[in-house]
Amino acid sequence: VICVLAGGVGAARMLAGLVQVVPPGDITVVGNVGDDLVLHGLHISPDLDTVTYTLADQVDPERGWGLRDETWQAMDMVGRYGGVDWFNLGDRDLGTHLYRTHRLSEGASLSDVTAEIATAWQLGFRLLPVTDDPLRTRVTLAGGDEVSFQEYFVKLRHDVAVHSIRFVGAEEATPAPGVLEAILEAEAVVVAPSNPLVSIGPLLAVPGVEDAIRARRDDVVAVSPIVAGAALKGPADRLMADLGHEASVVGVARIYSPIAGTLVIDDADAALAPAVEAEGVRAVTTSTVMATPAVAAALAATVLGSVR
Ligand code: FO1
Repeated sequence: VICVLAGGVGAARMLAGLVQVVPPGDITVVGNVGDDLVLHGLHISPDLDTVTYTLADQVDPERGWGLRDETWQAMDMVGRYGGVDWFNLGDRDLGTHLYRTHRLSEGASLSDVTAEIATAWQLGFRLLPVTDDPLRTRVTLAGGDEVSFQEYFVKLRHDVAVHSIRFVGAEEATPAPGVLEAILEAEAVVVAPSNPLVSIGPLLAVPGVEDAIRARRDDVVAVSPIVAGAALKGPADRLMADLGHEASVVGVARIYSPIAGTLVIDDADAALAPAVEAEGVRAVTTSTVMATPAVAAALAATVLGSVR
């Protein structure tokens, strides 16, 4: 089994490559729930849904999140009443949140509902939330205000300086069923090209998870989400800089050194391979910009080849 630690868009793109080189039944994805929110009374799990919709080939290709061929009638109505309309929920996407919220209200766990949704889309691999307990990323802005992750990411368009982040509920959280086993029993553990701080960070914050990954360090390979000093999507570079890290593959290597024996970096950063290795992390250089599914498949093959 290959265990993949996943955030949102970048992770989903790599997974779309991985399922081309490994039978989906041999993959377990441990997904981030720190971006989750309750809005309009609905429980929304953006990273789990992005993985699900992408691997179901239903994701909107331009946005990278939400469903293709979407309509926005419900949100138009909410907007008409002056309701919360900065977080865009399409009419089809709302069906997912209606179902998830209903099942949770019946006492189902997030793991149960995530498995039901994955089965409905015939994903073929296991998608596990890192925890079934409440875990929410909150961002303290340079000005001192603390906001929810989605207020930072969407409402403020992550275009603000950040002072600090915290994962509320992490200390009390326990790994969801199967998470630790997946990490400890996997042939290889892959840290997807997600934001190290706010997508992978919440996973490591759940007690027991980081220790399990550290125990597998020699079989853990991370893919850098930073290419030539910039994030391909989202605020990873700025967040790393704001929080005192070098926004480069060397900065990523420093963050991941305790948990990953290998870091896959893009050809554009080949010259930094020695600096990565100076951090005690083996550097593997390849094309990591997944412009096409073929590149994603090649990246996945290289990632697996670097630990098998
Ligand atoms: N991202 C945006 O930039 N704007 C949105 O309005 C938005 C809505 C949204 C709705 C459902 C969903 O699953 C994801 C959504 N996202 C939106 C993306 C989301 O904020 C990010 O994908 C993750 O939280 C960060 O990886």
